[in-house]
Amino acid sequence: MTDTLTRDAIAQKIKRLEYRNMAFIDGHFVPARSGKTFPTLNPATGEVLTEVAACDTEDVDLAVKAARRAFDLGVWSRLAPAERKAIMKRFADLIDEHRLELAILESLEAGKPIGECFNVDIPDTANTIRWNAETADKLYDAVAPTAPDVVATVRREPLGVVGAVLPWNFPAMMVGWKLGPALVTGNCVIVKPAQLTSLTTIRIAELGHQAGIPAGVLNVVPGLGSTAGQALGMHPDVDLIAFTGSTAVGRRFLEYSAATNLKRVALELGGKNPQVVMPDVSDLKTVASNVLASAFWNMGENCSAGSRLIVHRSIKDALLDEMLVQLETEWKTGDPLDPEVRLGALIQKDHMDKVLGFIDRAKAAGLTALTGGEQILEETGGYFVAPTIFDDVPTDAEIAREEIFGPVLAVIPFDTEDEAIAIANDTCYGLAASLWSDDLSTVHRMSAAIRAGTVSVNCFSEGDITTPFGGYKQSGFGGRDKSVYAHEHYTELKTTWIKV
Ligand code: TAP
Repeated sequence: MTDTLTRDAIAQKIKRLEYRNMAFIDGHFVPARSGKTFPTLNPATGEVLTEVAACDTEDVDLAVKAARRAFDLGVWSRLAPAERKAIMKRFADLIDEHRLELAILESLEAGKPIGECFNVDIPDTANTIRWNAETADKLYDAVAPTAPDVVATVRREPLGVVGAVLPWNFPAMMVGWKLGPALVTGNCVIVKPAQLTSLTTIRIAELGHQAGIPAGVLNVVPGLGSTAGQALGMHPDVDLIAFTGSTAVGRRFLEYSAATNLKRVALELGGKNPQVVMPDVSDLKTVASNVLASAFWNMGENCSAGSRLIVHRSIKDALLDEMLVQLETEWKTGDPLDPEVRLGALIQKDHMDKVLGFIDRAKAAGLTALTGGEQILEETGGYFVAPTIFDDVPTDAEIAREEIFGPVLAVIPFDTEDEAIAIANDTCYGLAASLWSDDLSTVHRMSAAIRAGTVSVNCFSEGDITTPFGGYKQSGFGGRDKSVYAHEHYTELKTTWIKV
């Protein structure tokens, strides 16, 4: 890995940057059949970066046909697992080798801080592909304990054609989370990136092809949700939709499935995640720094953002004082291409207006913003919102209930442990939670009582590729991302019953 993250290296790379902006179908870059394109913008300046192919039903159909053909020919699914592993490891290596270029694309298109893209998003994407690759020849199928005159094997077989429909907040990482398990188990994939962030995905697919993934196995159809996304969801020859996005659109994919071929649907959806701080914590500085990171990492555009701080009344003010100091001194907001920036731009104007709407309604309802509460850096033409903390938020307030997907933290005081658990669980979501306590018994009791797919104790958003990620309740179902558990929803169980 030769890239380093310096201002000079970034500037040099941007000068030579070429956008891959077409669909990638059957191993080729192709324009949309209609010839239509749509603009993709830099949310930090409002400027158009490039025009991207606007795929629709016809393009999706071509991609599905290519994927089905590749699957039926067995060019991928019937490779020896060790061969699939080698190609996927090369794919991961190429992502690493293009780390700076991919980080810049990700930062330019999504407004994300380049430091995060370079140090977290792109390495995580490569790591997910590599880790999954390594499982290819290490997982065994089973022989059932039947009668002596029978050999019954239980094997995992690939599903076939997988559609991955992705959000804009972690474009590269989400590609990795879907492609890793889908490819290693032998499936062919069509990725529909979010319309706002297609560029990294298309480039990653090109690198996959360069690594040796055969034509038709990995396809990308950029386009709108209402056209390309719906066409994929409704296609009768897609076996699984692996979706990450909003709960509302997740419901649509269930409808598409019910209306067509009953394709499987795996949903990773939204969250309104609690961070519970118990009164026994001794190190308020560490808690403050982690609470801020959980709430404001990726500008709060994070499904597992800890957007509700549920803190014991006795330590609330001291914790908030420390958080305000750290926010002031450690959270530089501005140009996402500045390696020192921690808060970049929100994804687009409409989204910024939506976030500001939540803030305005909270203020109108009489809630107090301790800091932030407004758009900033307007002169850039970009969509920046100051990190915002509302104190003493009632549990029925809109900002305590709705997923805002922006840098807005609702602080909710509590007096008893039971009350803290009740507040933490008082949501239709159940994706992630943090719990801060120095007392082991409290940790055991409360982590068991909080209904969320991941509970991070004395840390936030923990977990790596070895642990499953996904939600309880309306945060999703149908399969977890990451770890070997992710292989389950990309495979069918085949029983072969052999009478001997
Ligand atoms: P969505 O608006 O749900 O979009 C997700 C994807 O679905 C996009 O590719 C979108 O295309 C497509 N889509 C939209 N409408 C569609 C339709 N009618 N039919 C078919 N496809 C459609 O989500 P988003 O705004 O990109 O991302 C934010 C949401 O994702 C938040 O709720 C967040 O919590 C969730 N999220 C969850 C996780 C996990 S792991 N649980 C991770 C990241 C994000 P367009 O781009 O054209 O709209």
